[in-house]
Amino acid sequence: MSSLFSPFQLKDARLRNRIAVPPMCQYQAVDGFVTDWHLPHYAGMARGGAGLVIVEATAVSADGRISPGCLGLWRDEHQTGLAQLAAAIKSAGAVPGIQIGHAGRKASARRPWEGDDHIAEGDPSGWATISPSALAFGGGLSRVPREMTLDDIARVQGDFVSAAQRALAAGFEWLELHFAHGYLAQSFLSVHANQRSDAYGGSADHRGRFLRECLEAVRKVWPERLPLTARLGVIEYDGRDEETLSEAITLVRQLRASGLDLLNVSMGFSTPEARIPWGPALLAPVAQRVRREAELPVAASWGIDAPELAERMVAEGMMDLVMVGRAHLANPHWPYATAMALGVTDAPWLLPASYAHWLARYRPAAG
Ligand code: FNR
Ligand code: 536
Repeated sequence: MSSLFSPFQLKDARLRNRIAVPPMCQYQAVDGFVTDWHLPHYAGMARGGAGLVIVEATAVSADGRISPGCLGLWRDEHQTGLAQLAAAIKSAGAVPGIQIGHAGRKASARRPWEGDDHIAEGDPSGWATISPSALAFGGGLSRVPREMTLDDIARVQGDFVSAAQRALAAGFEWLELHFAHGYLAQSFLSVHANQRSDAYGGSADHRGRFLRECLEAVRKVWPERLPLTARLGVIEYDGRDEETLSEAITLVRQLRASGLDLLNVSMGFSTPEARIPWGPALLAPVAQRVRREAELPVAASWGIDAPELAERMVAEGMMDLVMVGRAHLANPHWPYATAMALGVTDAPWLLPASYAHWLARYRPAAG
């Protein structure tokens, strides 16, 4: 029996297996709108067999976009295209999810293949950025953000709520708040970005306030029956990892008490000085610790793309869901290929199922 191919139920969301496509920016939107790129992209990955497909980072306000090519949910009109994505993902048998977020001081950047750095100041395609403190990220992301006022904080939290309502209206059944990767929410949590002396900065408790308030506000509009999740960078690989991790676990326990249903465990990316020990399933031990100590279901990605490795992540209780990113870009049918590699042929979603059985029966003898 495969653990990876066992179903997973979270509230009313039933995933046909433990494989999820994490959010991955495509940089193909125009003014936040879905274009012709997105529908075959997401429908194809859903058809490939994943249990959950999460649509890429979608901005809660225009200035919250990472790049000019990012999706948005700051206008009601954005819902139409996203509703088509949600419907296509669902009709292909996967749970439709979406990640909403604000890029903070990393916003107003060029697409990765254009340089991944900030759009030059004065270039009309760029925009002013905001962050908890007026500190640039560094490296190519050198634009200095404006320090947010208390009004800014309330407005962005309101934008998260409005975007969540629109995501629900568009038919998404799984919501992920982007609290990771050095964007706005992660910047509140990180000492690398937050030097505030008010209620939103200083102690770990203060630095977590923006994230807690955001989750609480969204929970009020996101139905209790549907999973509300977040992606959080719980480690920075900056030499103070034990402190960061234990602070993050305390925060996750608070978020759980406020209605968080699952955490997508990731890295902070709050400083260019981070030294990440890249390797297969890099975050698996970290995810397992969060799962145990925060007593919450978790998912994680980063370097989990080999079938046996993915199977082990679930079988050994490292995580509840395995997020498989780049391998899905390379092969949208990664779950199908993985089922074949693990000898799983009885999953009803294997398409076409008869072909899977045929392959199993007529596999050429080894040697
Ligand atoms: C990403 N990643 C990412 N993460 C996120 O939280 N929101 C996003 O929109 C994106 N966008 C994005 C675009 C592209 C092109 C890549 C490759 C990655 C990170 C992604 O979800 C995942 O965590 C990483 O790709 C690591 O997983 P893999 O690829 O090792 O399975
Ligand atoms: C992974 N990425 C995450 C993104 C978009 C681009 C790439 C996101 O969360 N929207 C990444 C983040 C930071 C450093 C390297 C890779």
